[in-house]
Amino acid sequence: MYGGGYVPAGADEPKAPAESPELLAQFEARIARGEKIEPRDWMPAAYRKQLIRMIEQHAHSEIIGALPEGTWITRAPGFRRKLALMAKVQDEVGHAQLLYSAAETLGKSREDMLNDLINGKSKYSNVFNYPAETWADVAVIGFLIDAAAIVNQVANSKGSYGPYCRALERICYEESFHLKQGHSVFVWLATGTTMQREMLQSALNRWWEPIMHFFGPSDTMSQHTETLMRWKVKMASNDVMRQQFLNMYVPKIWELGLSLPDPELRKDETTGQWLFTEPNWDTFFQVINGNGPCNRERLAVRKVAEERGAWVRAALRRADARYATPLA
Ligand code: FAQ
Repeated sequence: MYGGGYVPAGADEPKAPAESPELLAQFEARIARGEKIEPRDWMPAAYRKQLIRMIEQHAHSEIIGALPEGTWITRAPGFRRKLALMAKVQDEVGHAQLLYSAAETLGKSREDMLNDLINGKSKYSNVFNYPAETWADVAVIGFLIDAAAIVNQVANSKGSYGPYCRALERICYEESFHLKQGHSVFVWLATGTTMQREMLQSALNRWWEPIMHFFGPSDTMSQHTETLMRWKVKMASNDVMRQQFLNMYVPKIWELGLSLPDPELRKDETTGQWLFTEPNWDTFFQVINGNGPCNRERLAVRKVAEERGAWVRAALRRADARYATPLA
């Protein structure tokens, strides 16, 4: 039993009305008016399923995302950097807590979500399947992956599902501190010794393609964008978010005299669009389907954490206690 626990949806409640064109039309009209959908409101089964998939994957990304940077806590250069990194990694785990609670409101238990993660049934962000080889990787993750996450999450916090939007709003406040932490390390290395600059450049070269993948496959390949945008779960398409990120962050990287490993990367001033070499989508699908450099290691660490924490959950469990599905 995790957190607030979970009672199957509708355990003591009248059954929700079945799907009908009228209900669907009313639901879509609410979304069009910009209303928030709350856990006990009627929603189509496909909306519920899509939200569970997306919020669950996001939650998993936060706990797995704590691992690459977590390996640097003991090796951070100096006490201030160590303290900041520790606080940041702890925040990421807290984000997972908020997101699992938001997903639970839709009727999937936290146990089921974590089991699906460990068994490889459920995905998490591609970027966390790569190793953080040097301290410069911490700079790239903290600056650019947090920036990419903010671009995505600020947009989606204006979406339709109340609990997810409220979780995202809070997460974005914290992520903006993470961005400052990452930026500080990034600039420090970029303006440091030759060896520090080279270490940062090498990390940037390794992370660039995974960062381009982060926003998801191009719109022509994306399976879920159309439905999710119609229901205002996603507020912009993968390509639009990728463009927004390039527009905001490529100039900041170039200003520091660093390069990016894509000779085609430039802004077309007439269209305002960034041109780039299409990242290798075969690599992306390999990585998200369990065959990236660190997938097995990440899930093995998670599995050990689950096993070691089992006694705490067992100690907290009370057979006579009633728990409620969170309505956060
Ligand atoms: N990684 O049809 P689409 C963070 C999958 S949080 C893995 O375009 P959709 C914080 C997708 O699931 C990072 N899989 O999918 C932090 C689908 O597979 P499925 C996570 C990906 O949902 C920072 C298939 O490809 N953020 O970083 C990825 O419309 C630093 C087809 O794709 C979120 O989860 C990917 N990158 O759009 C922590 C935000 N992209 O499920 C520590 C919420 C796609 O059918 C340190 N999620 N796939 O088997 C979203 O905004 C969306 O789900 C997208 C994907 C944009 C990720």
